[in-house]
Amino acid sequence: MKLKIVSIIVVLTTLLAACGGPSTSAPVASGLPVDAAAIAKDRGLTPDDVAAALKTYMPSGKTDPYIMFASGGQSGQVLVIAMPSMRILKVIGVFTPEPWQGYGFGGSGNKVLEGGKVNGKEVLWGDTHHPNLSETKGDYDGEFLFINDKANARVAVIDLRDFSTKQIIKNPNAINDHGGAFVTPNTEYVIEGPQYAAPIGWEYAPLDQYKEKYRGLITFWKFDRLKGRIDPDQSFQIELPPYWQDLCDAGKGPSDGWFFCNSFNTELATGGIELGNPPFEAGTTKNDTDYLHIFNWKKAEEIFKAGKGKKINGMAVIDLETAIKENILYFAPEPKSPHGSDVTPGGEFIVVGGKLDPHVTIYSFEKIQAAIKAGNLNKDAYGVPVIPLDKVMEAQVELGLGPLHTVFDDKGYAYTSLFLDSAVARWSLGGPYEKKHPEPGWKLVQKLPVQYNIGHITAAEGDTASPDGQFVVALNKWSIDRFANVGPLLPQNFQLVDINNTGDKMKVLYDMPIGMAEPHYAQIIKADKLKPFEVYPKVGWDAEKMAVDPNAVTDPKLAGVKRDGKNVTVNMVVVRSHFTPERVEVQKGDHVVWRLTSIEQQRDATHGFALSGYNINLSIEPGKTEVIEFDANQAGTFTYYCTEFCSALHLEMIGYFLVKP
Ligand code: CUK
Ligand code: CUA
Repeated sequence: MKLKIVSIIVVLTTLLAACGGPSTSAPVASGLPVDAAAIAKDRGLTPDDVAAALKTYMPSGKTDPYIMFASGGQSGQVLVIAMPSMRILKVIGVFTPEPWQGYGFGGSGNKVLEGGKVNGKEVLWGDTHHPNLSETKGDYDGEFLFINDKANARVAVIDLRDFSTKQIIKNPNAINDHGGAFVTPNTEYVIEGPQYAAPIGWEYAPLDQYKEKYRGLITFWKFDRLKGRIDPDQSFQIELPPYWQDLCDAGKGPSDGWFFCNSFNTELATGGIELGNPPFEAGTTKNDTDYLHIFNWKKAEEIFKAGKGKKINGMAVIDLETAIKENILYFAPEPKSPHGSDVTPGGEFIVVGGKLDPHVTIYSFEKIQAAIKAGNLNKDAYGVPVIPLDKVMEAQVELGLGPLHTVFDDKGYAYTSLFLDSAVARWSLGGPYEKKHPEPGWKLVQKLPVQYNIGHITAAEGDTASPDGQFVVALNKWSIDRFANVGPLLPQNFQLVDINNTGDKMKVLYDMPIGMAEPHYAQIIKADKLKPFEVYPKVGWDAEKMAVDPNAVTDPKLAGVKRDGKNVTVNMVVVRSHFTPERVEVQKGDHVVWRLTSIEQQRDATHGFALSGYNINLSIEPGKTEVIEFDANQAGTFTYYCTEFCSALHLEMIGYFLVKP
């Protein structure tokens, strides 16, 4: 052991010399290895620990090569994490108001959150599952991020120029979702797959009419890249049998134009344990197989554009009968209690995990096409053609207990999360991937224990046509004994795994507690693909519209309070370390429009704006304009002040808001 530590220290010394550090004869270098050895010994670090530390430590001022966008789970937010140092850079407010960004406390974020109303009612949280980056030709392009809210069937659009949420859209016909927000290879569509069946539009129907009235419903949201918005008028839905469609992935390369979702509950179980029925967990797992859903979305788009969708609640819906008649939808059996549907980087195969099957099943897109062409297919209870499994299966690989999700690297390996085994399985892909690695064909290579109960797994650039390798991250549901006890609600555990070595050499490098919710999925992009603003490009920038606000006042001399009857307009200029004006006086009952513009152009010179008593709180980054609008219905003496410590005289950056009775 001691020998190994010494050899790592030799490596460290060599590294230092190679990095242009002090030469070995310098006093610092000759002292440093001894110190490092002493530190390692003192802290009880093994050589593996030291190696892991060397691989993840990021010196101050250096930035990481990868950025991970992780779902914020029930927090309704998105976490931005630098990798491999696993430092949180930002929490983006999405479905939930976020005070630091002033998101949802009077400013433009309120307009975004309003888009997420359900039947006119504000829902100010979300259960976020799958963040997906926008793609161009099957590669992340670093422009946009999409994420779904499982609890309320909503999808959000985040603009990566300023890392803020621009749109939340409510699905008018579904009340929950799951298989979203997955994109097609050129982000033509953001797909929101369903989960628990309900009548379309979620109106009441008794459960004994489940078979007739309940339905699945997949949504193809058209994304307008120029506007940076989903366009509901160009979007459509496809009616599905009331199986519980689950995870989805878009085809690419040869399978571009197609889309694949796993499902469960083809048993049509409706629960009712209290009535003596089998509980859902038994009822939905009776069958040995469920159905992989195979969609021809390009064909569906044609049918929608030909006007063959029926408008339901303002949304075009292609009914099941039309979907079958127009050859849009096919099924293939998938064993057993499937979860996850992941397309290989080249688009040749679809990998499906079975929660209660030790195998992953690999489907060949070529074989699917051949079987469709050959025709003569049996139908399911709803008339959907079913392709027999033996006609489309390329391989099955036995990995262990509870295979869920699969991601890929650049060396022809796949990585599958094994929930019940608490392990990451590395396995080799066959077919065209065989020449990339030394293993013959479809074969389990290594199982790496993780702590504990891994759900999703994510890989660097892992959902693209050209994954990077380097790292995967295990998104573990339980952390049990990994961290100090913080009470009965424990953090989740993201474990960074080094996959840089071929063969059986995967290693856990780092444990990152996530103490705010249960993230499901995450995507990892090369940091240099992101090109965010340093400051807003022009003073007076409206971050919601991503354009200059024509009414923004940028000259302090023109700032002030204007009155027109009961309407008061406040034009405020914000710069270190004062607001202009510093006194705003109105009458009780006045309607106030308050426009604040930061004329700062210095990076990081952010101001905040808190108006006590009125629940108003903004973040005003350099160049940004925010507009708040409210009725001054509370008389009294209020203060507004800057909430960001922006300068030595930050505490003096205040003003009085007087509301005369
Ligand atoms: S699901 Cu959570 S572990 Cu929503 Cu993608 Cu599989
Ligand atoms: Cu501006 Cu503190």
